[in-house]
Formats: sequence, C-alpha cells, structure tokens
Amino acid sequence: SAAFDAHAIQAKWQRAWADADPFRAGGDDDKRPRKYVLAMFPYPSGDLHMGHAENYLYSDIVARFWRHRGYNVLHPIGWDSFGLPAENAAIKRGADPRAWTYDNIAQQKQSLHEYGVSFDWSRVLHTSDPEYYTWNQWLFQKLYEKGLAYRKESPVNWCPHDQTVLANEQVVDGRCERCGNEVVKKKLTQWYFKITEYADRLLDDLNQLEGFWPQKVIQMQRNWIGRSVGADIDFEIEGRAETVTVFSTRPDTLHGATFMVVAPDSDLAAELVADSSEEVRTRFQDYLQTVQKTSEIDRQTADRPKTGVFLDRFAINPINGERLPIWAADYVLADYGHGAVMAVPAHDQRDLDFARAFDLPVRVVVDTTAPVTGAVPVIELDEDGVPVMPASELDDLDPARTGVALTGDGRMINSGALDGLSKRNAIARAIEQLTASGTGRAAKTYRLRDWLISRQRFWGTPIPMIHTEDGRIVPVPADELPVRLPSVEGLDLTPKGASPLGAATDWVTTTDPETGEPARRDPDTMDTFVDSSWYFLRFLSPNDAGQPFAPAEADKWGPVDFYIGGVEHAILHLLYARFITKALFDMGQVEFTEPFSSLINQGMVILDGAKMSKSKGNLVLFQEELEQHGADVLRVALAFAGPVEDDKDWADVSTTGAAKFLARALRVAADVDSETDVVWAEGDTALRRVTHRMWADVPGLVEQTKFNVVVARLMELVNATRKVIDTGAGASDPAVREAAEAIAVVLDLFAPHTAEEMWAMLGHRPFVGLAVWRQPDPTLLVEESVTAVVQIDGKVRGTLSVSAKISSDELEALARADEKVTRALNGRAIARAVVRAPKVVSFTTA
Ligand code: ANZ
Repeated sequence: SAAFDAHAIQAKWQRAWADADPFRAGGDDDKRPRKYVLAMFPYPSGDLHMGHAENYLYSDIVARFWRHRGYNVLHPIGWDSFGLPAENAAIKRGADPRAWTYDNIAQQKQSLHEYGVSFDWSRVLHTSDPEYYTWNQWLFQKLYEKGLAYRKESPVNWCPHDQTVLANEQVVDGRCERCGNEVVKKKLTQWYFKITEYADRLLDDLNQLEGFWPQKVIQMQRNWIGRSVGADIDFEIEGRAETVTVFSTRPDTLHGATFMVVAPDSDLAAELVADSSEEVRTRFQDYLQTVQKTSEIDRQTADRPKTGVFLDRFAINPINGERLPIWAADYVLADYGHGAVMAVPAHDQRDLDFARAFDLPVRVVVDTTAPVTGAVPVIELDEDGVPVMPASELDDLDPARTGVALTGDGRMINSGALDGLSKRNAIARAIEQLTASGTGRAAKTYRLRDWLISRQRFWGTPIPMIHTEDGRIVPVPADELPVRLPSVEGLDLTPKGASPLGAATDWVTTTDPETGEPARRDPDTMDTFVDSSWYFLRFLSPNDAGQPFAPAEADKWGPVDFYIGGVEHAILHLLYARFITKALFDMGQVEFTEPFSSLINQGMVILDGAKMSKSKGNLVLFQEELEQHGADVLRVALAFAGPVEDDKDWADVSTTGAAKFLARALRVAADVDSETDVVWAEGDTALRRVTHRMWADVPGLVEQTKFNVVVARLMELVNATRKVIDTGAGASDPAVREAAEAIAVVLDLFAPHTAEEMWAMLGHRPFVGLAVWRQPDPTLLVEESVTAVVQIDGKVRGTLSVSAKISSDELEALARADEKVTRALNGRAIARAVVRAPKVVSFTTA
C-alpha cells in the first residue's frame, strides 16, 4: 500500500521531467493542432506569492488539459525583470539592481520547478537581458519610423522634494504619497507612443472579444478609451483674430450657452489673459498656482466646490451672436477636447454648479417634460413670439432654483429653428447649421491619452536615440543595437529628476551617425510596460538573434488562445499589448489584430477577508507552503477552494482535505492489481457510469474554467471506486482499473506528481501528462429515462421514452411530433393540452 510521501513523489517526478523534457512544445514536424496557453509573466520582486501560485496553477491545468486532448501546447514562462523595485532595493542597499533581479529570478524559477508547472523551460526569457531589450529598441525605432513615437512637452506631476515625476496615482490630495510635499505641475519634454491613433480600433475591436474576455475588463477598456461623439464649435473672441474651438457632446444646447470656460493651465488661458488688466492677471496667476497643486483626479471629481476667475474677455455665440463672458475654472481640463467649453448651465451639472456659485445666467433650452416620441407638440408662443413653457411642470424643475441640471431628453425650446426637435434630431440639425455656416463640424474626442514612455530611471531599456549638437534627434543605427545599459558602478541612482544615465559620461557620449560630430545618447529608459506589450511574441522564437520573433511562428501559434492574470492589468498592460499588436499588424509583422483570444482574471488569495500585504504582516508565503505541504496538496487545495474568478480566503483553504484526497487516490491505484489485463466494457456498471460521465463532462468544465467542479468530480470517482474495492466486486473488477486510470489522467491537471505515481503503479510507462483522453462510451451516458403516456381525448394513444428531467414544453413538443400520435389525431386540431412532465401529455381535440 502507498504511504503518501508528497515530497519524495514530487522530487522523483521532477527529476524525470527534467531529464525527458516532455512539456516542450513541438516543432514543425509535430502535426498536432496547436494551443498557446499563457499566464502573465512574473515581476521578480522577492519570492513568489500566493497570487502566483494560483495564476500558474490555472494556466498549468489548461496546458495539461489540451495536451491530453491531443494538442501541441506552448506554455512558456519568462520574467518581466526591468523596473523600479529593483532600482529602489539597489538604492537602499547600495547594490546592483542586476544582482537583486537575477537572484530573485533564480529563486522564483526554483519555486515554479518545485510547483510542477509544465512549462516549456527551453523558452525562458528575461526582459532585462540585452537579447530581449534590443528588440524593445527595434520596436521603438519602428514606431518612430511610422510616426508613432514622438517627443512633446507637456505638464506632468513633479515632486520638488524627491526630484521626480509622479504618476497621477502617486499624488494624494495634491501631495507626494512618499514624502508628503506639495506636488506641482512641471512642463517636461518626454517620449510618447501615439496610442490615440488607434483609439477607434482599440474600441471597436473590443466587440470581437465579447464573450471571450471578462465583461468587466471590456467595460473598463471602453471607459478608459472614452470615445465621445459630438461637435467642434468655433467661437469668435472679441479683440482676438483667432477663434476658440470647443468640443461639445450637446451642440443642440448651443442656444443655452451663457458663458465660456477655459482650463486655467492651458496655453489658451494664458493668451486670453495676456491683454487683460493687471488686476485680472494677478487674480488669474494666483488661481493658476492653486490649480497646479490639484491633481487631475481631484479636478474631475464632480461635487467639489466650484472655483474660477473671470478673464474679462468675451466670446460670440456663432448661432445667435450672443456675447458670452469667458472664465477660467479648474473643472475644465487642459488636455481634454480643446481645453475650453461652452457652458450650458441648465443642462450640464458642472456648468450649473459654477453658474450658481458665480451668479451667471441659466437658460433652459430643452423641455424635459415634453414627450419625445409621437407628434411634435404645438409650442405656444406669447405675444413677443417667445415660447410659453408649460409652467406647471417645467417651472418646478427650474435648474437655477433646484440646482439640478436637466440632462434628460425632451423637446427643444428657446432655440430658434431647433424648437420642437428631440435631442437626437436637434444635435444632427445643429451640426448641419454649424457646418453650413462654417463655424463647426461633427467631431469625436477620447479620454485616452498618448502613452508617456520615457522614464528618468536606470533599470530599463535605454531609448535608442541620439541628440546631435545641432539639435537633431536621430535613431541609433540598427547595426549598433542594442544600446546596452552601462555598469552601475560609479552611478548614483537616487532620483534627481534626470536619468542617472545622463551622468554616465562614457556611456552617454557618442557620435552623430551622419556627421561624426560629438553627440549625446538619450539618457531616459522606457516604461517597462513596453517590455510586456509584446513578450508573448518573443516566446515563439526566444533565441532568434536576427529578429524580435519569427513571423512564421506567429502565424502558427498566435494569437494566444488562453491568457490568465490578475484584474489589476485590466487596462494598462492589456491595452498596450492590444495597441502594439495592431501596430505590428500594420507593419506586416503579424497576421492577427488582437493578441489574446480569451482572457481570464483569477481572484485574489486573501487572508481572513483581507488583502495580504507585507505591511499588514499577513502574508502567506508560497515557498513556505510549498515546503510544508508539497506542490500537489497546495495545487489541489487551491483548485478546490472556489471558482477561478472569486477571491479565495486562505483561512478556508483546506490543505488537510487535499492531502487526504490525494492519499485516497493513490491507495486506489495501489489496490489495483497491475498484472491483470485491462478488459474494457466489463465490470461494475454503476462505477463505469461515474467514470464515463467524468470523461464526458470534464472537457466542458475545463473550458469554462470550472476547475473546482472537476476536483469535486474526481473526489466523487475516487469514493465510488473505493466502494467497489471494499464492498463490491473488489480490486480486480475491470471497472476499478478503468476508474483508476481515469483518475490518474484527470488528476494530472491538478496533482501531476501524484498522477504520474498512480500511472506508474497501474503499470504504465511515463508520462501520464501525455496520456490521451479517453472517449466516453455513449451507452454509459444515457440518463435515467422514464415512460411518458400520451392521451387523446382520454384514450392512451402512444408512449414516449424520455429523460426524467424533461421540461413540460419539451415533452409536449415531442408528443405533438410523435408519429403514432399524429396518426391517431388524423388531422383533427388540438384544442387543449395538459402536460405533467415527465409522465403525462393529455390532448383534447375540438
Ligand atoms: C456643452 C454641453 C451641454 C455639454 C450639456 C454637456 C452637456 P464627455 O461626455 O465626458 O466627453 N467638456 C469638453 N471639453 C472639456 C474639458 N476640456 N474639460 C471639461 N469638460 C469638457 O463630455 C463632453 C462634454 O464635457 C462637452 O459637452 C463639454 O460640455 C465638456 F448640456 O458642451 B458639453
């Protein structure tokens, strides 16, 4: 009998796998169909954690499943090994970020080996290897050639104390989250990738991911891209030659515009105020200073008190020639639309709040109480020809008094030729009018911003560009790539707002490739999201020294069939990868436009209802759990803990239960006489039914990632087998061997070491990981059936053999279609049917 020694079994089979390499993806001579299974690659900050344990377990289940189903599976692993944590750790300890990174990678590799994940270890990549990042540089230059990589000056968050740029998320209440100092906006010239050029495609192609990606992720991407459809409208400005254009989703409300608002931190505001009085300019400058300390996130918060400054300038409404005062206020953002809005306080809440704060007029132009469908209501006019509002209802809703903007649909009023139209028609008509008069046009605006990719940091891919003395910026010649990172020795990595690479004199000094004159390398490094935007392609030919990936391999393997990772990557990584894939498609490098055909977000592993974190001291350490329980117990316990997408509370995860189950499974295999011949189609029928039901159901369950249900089915089968061994026909019953083999193959998805051990005990040669899935015997799958009686006018005219679970509708349909019944009816119509599933159908004829 088998004592369950998890660690011994584990070590034995890991050695065998290392020797035979059974999980390496097949090459061109492999004629099996292909599947590309990928889990988001880890960042090497310290040891792996329980989130990784989940992530790589799930991808492994899927990879192993497809191998059993006869597929040539690619399941690679690599490391996302550039980035700030390495640099910060190095600064803290005065060490080399390289050493820290590669030590951690070695530790993580070891853990994943011990975890028994069926990776193709021949394809490992690290993004911090020059062999990898040289292709980031290639990609950068390709995008540059296409005009998709460019430099521009724009305001970014700047902490004067830490001397560094901060992400929006790192600014809390206007202060640096690290040191608490006030953050300012600073104009810096940075490199960008022009992701906005792909906004429409990134949005529209989400439709083809419906049903294959989590709905939540699709929605988050839609919101992030944030396409708005409306019009650009040009306003003349008194005393200024150029017009000011505003973007509006509601050109229908143009008659309700009562003032204009510009973003205080826009160039436009500065220009408008330049000719104003000293007093106005001072007030504006004071205001601007406060605004620059406010984060963009706060500025977009709806219910903040409204602040602003009148600029003493006026715009002219193109539709009715009205004079609109121009204000600067921080609820208008400099980099959205055109940084200016026509304010329609009656129908826009932010404008209304502002109008009420500064006593500006409010004019209702949409009667939201009027029905939108049906005939256009007759609008009553008073003696001056002004429409009379249905006082009783609309007056009650007066936004100036209630403080609630009327944002709903209705009929236009106070709007000249637009009067009586519904919102949709009025928008169309207004755009027509604007277009005809040359003062506006249909337009779209996006929330999506271009991707700022330069970082003033050391541990990243050097940007492969050269700044010449005469101010040109030219690519490093292709044959000089990669631009390698210099040694860290002698460099001070503490953030000083400029890249530490700028101080690496020997490194930064180069020559102008055209003139041979002295020049400087670009000292910035790339955002590490560039590295991860295309890594799934590098896995296809990871050792290719001549190109980033072999396009022929991409045709064969791409796109990724199954991608799994945390929901924290819902926007950035996935959006960037989608963008780069489309850019590569346009360059003719790949033949698909979406990188990941299906996506799953696994839940988090929490402890006692709380997210685990180092600072809370509630970390469950992967390596410790691995050492304590062994891989298979950990894997089964996690897989059984709940649905993939749900958070799992480690306090509820039963490693004891998993260990008992594995010992029971192993004991079943030990009890089977390995000498007896396999005689299929014989033995205990009840047990055979359970076995074949499992064969039949598991594929669907795995494809729906209901892994916990599969474990439950395995437990059921182990118990059923045990029962036959102990109290039924005994261990020599062929149905017992059949069940034991089924258990081994399916258990391989979850507990591959135990499964290999069982397989060997059953007298098979390795590896169970490559054993084929058996086709279920259909005769063993038929559900329990019952006999239903069909009566016509009280007489039994037929019987039907149906499933015990049949619905009344189905049963009635079957009865109506039955040949005997039709013959008995002989053309008479059925006036009434009474159905009591699954037993009786009773028809009454007229
Ligand atoms: C007039 C109007 C009337 C508007 C109305 C709305 C309702 P979304 O849908 O988010 O794209 N807007 C335009 N540029 C802006 C900026 N830089 N900062 C802040 N707000 C800006 O919002 C589009 C609407 O937001 C635009 O339509 C504009 O206000 C405002 F009853 O124009 B609207």
